[in-house]
Amino acid sequence: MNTTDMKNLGLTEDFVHESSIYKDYFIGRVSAQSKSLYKVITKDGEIAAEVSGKFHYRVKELSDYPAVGDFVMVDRTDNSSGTAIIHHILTRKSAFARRMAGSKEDIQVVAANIDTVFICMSLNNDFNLRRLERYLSIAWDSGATPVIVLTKSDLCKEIDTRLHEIASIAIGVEVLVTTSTANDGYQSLKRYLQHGKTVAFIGSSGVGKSTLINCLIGQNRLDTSGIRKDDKGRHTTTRRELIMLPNSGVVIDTPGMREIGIISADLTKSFADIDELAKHCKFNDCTHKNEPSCAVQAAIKEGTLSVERLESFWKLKREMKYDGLNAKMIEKEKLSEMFSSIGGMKNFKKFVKEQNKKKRR
Ligand SMILES: Nc1nc2c(ncn2[C@@H]2O[C@H](COP(=O)(O)OP(=O)(O)O)[C@@H](O)[C@H]2O)c(=O)[nH]1
Ligand SMILES: [Mg+2]
Ligand SMILES: [Zn+2]
Repeated sequence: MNTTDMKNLGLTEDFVHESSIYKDYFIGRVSAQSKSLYKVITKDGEIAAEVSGKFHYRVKELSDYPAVGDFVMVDRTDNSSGTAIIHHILTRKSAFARRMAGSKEDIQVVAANIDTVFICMSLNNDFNLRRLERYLSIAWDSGATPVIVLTKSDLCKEIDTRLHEIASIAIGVEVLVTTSTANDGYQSLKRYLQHGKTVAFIGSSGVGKSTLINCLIGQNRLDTSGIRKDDKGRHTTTRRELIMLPNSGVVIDTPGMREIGIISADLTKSFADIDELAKHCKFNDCTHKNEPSCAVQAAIKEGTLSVERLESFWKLKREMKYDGLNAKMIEKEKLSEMFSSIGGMKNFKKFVKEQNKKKRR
């Protein structure tokens, strides 16, 4: 049996060190998930695994469950005597999460331990600076380092203009221009594919992520539909979402990455310019709306900061306001906001009475 290059799989000294407290178990990395069934790559290959009963019992939130990219402690390294049991997750160094549909509270991790996240945006229809700001805010918050990948350069005649626009919002972030129409169109990404490093891709549907990944991993792996060509019905096996490239690290491509939204965002990095300006505002808690001696408003007047960018900053801040709160607290927060708009709690009682009177009429 071939042994896995665990270092190339992303195993670092930190993980090894942490794993030493679980003496009876082995390290593996989650490569796929489908409901409660996992695939885990161990030193001896890829195996099927499930979490232990104790693990289920300990779990407080959905995000406590293993996700693709997690390093986990399993009880075996091959399946010769059955499905492996996952006992622990090692501390994540980065994570991308999404909110489950129809839920405010349930946050699911969709990919973990990513070093570089490629934010993909096409240079034609999809190009949108505000969307880019969103993705950058999410990416910085995840713990991974963002790299902007502009796709479909063959369909854009104003690449320099676009790059100029991006330069004003993508502070300290590398920007790569790519196309699938040239042989070396993705060459610039290759240097991020390094031994032991993990990369992943986010961006709207249709921008060319699958095309790009296929090109990087050198095969048409991604566009396989759920139906088998030999007419034997649907695949029952889970699709591998973590691919190790020989000597070039790991590519993670999970469907969940397409649905990540703002759960939390690091605006100090994605809006480092505003953050820096704010230090010079008169008030520490300046909202940059109509306070006196506001350095942010001054920058707008001077033309060094765009109104659209400040509005984008506010918008993301508003969205984040409810984050980290559970549904109950959100309701409370909304209520107190309502109170203040009608003049506090006292008025609220009056307000309710009047509403009831109206109803009775
Ligand atoms: N002109 C052009 N089309 C591209 C390029 N990259 C991808 N496409 C096309 O864009 C469409 C969407 O690509 P896909 O990789 O499925 O996007 P995804 O949804 O982000 O995975 C496909 O028809 C691709 O052939 C490119 O660099 N130039
Ligand atoms: Mg795709
Ligand atoms: Zn200000």
